[in-house]
Amino acid sequence: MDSTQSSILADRPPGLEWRLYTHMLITRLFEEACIRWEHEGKMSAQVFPSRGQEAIAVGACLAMEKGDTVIPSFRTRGAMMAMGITIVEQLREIMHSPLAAGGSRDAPHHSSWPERGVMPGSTMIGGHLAMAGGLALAMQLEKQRAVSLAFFGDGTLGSGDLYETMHIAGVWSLPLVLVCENNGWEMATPWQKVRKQRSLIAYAEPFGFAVKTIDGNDPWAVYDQTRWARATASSGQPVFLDCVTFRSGTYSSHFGETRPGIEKEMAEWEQRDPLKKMGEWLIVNGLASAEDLKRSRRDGEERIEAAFSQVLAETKGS
Ligand SMILES: Cc1ncc(C[n+]2csc(CCOP(=O)(O)OP(=O)(O)O)c2C)c(N)n1
Ligand SMILES: [Mg+2]
Repeated sequence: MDSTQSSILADRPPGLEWRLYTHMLITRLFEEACIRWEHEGKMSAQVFPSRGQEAIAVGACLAMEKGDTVIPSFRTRGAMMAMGITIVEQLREIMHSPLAAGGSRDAPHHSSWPERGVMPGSTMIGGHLAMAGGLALAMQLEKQRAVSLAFFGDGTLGSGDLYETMHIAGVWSLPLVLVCENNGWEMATPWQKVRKQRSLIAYAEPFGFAVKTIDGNDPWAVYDQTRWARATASSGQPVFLDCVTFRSGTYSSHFGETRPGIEKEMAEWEQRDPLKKMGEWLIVNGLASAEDLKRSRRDGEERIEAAFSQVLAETKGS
């Protein structure tokens, strides 16, 4: 462990454990509710559940600082939660409320709140990485001590935009952090059909990136390594974080399960579910009781239902 790494461990802010847990919980409950509302015909927007992967978006975004920017992927709803975008604000975009900040013009997973560091993404996977590189270049030219961070799935390894971005970011030493949600699937295609290896760090190292493989189901690891990535990138070396995880939800709310034969793999990853593990961690460390966790879930469900009613009323009234 180098000195940057040990100071990061010593610097975890008080209450971080509850913020990690709560943002993951709200993300899970919110996405479940959106799927339910869509299936009940109350909402038309497609959602891309991040079930099982919430620790990546939440852990990385809680490691950000004022002035940093984040571009979510289509599967990082938790990024918006952890960057402080409220449930009502997110629903306004999804449900086309007249009060939607961005005019509700974009796909809801690309909604942006630039003044709060959440930048617009791209429906063309990989397209947003060049934009993240551009943001990093602006930070460098303006001599800010900020970083630009972007999330993307392992399916983006097939996109030229990724390599063009890594090429220029490496050569120009841009303050860029690329966070890959390496869940081993691209829609219904397993990684073995499109790559020789599960690990992705060999793809980034030749471009001059600092690289790390992380347990993407461990929010502590994602938080700590993103703090390290932030320090490294703002000192002149871009970073690629390979977060290994598994998608335990369907590809989107419009699809059923399209990956036959994954039952065993699914059951194994359920044991490593980040929300379940973090809840157990809180209990084992005496920071919560099982009843506290149940209450958090109930409170979260109530907040989400109340937000839905509020935004529905705004939308109908327009
Ligand atoms: C350039 C481009 N090609 C194809 C698509 C259609 N598409 C959307 S998501 C996806 C696969 C995504 O896989 P991955 O990036 O691993 O994300 P995951 O679903 O695993 O989170 C594809 C092919 C697209 N949006 N953009
Ligand atoms: Mg994938």
